[in-house]
Amino acid sequence: MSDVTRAEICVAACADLFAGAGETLASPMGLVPSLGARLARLTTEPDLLVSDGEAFLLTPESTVEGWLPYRKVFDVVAHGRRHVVMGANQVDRFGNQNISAIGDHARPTRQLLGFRGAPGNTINHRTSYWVPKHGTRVFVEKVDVVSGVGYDRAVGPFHDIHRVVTNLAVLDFATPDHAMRLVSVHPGVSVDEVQQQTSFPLVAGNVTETRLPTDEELELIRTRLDPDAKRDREVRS
Ligand code: F8G
Repeated sequence: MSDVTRAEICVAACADLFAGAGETLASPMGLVPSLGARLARLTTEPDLLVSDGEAFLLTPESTVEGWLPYRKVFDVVAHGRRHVVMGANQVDRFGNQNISAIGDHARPTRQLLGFRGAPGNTINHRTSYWVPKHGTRVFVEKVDVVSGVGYDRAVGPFHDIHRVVTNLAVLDFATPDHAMRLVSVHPGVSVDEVQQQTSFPLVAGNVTETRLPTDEELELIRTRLDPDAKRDREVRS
């Protein structure tokens, strides 16, 4: 198939977050991560359980297949068989994430969502981040408030910040000191462009190009998962 969009590349990159997950609870926040989790379930990860973020488990076609209210989500968080893909108003080079407030904590200029599940998620199980607009406002030298805990803080054995997927690139923390590394740039994006949109130096040794979705994946995205192309509203470039 031709004319693959940036949003479709991001959906496939989000599906790849769940590679090898098996019977794990996927908690994707945002449309593109949600499409990615459902795509993974339909292709490589048939045992993936996909949460709606509220009280249900859903099939890829959004039919309810299980009941999972918050109190039960906390059981799974503590157990660890969960991979959450959260958003981030700010994220720094060691994967600290902020969804709480902007500015000085005593007098913030913006009150955001609060800490929500971020601290508990990041110390208990695998966590990834989705950033639909990669820019220096989000990728900061130091987050104003730590909601999700990064690699440079005291963390236990279950801390696992896996990847960051953005509208420009895929990044991870697979470096000796867990500083953020550029894994791949999406087709049409340069390494320089990603660096310019990031406030701290990225480790960028062996950067590849993010893969295109397969024909089967494109068919699934376009006809079964998101026939109204709502994904294009979340990712413009
Ligand atoms: C900024 C910046 C910035 C924003 N710098 N300014 C300004 C400067 C912006 C606007 C204003 C607002 C397990 C679990 C849970 C649960 C379970 C337990 C979780 C029970 C569920 C419930 C719970 C957490 C899940 C997410 C968040 C997903 C997003 C955001 C967003 C947009 C990032 C996309 N850097 N940034 N401003 N939640 N959502 O100019 O100014 O601030 O800006 O896991 O909860 O409790 O626990 O953010 O901000 O993952 O990521 O939606 O908040 O909408 O509107 O852009 O315009 O008003 O002047 P936003 P935005 P102004 S897990």
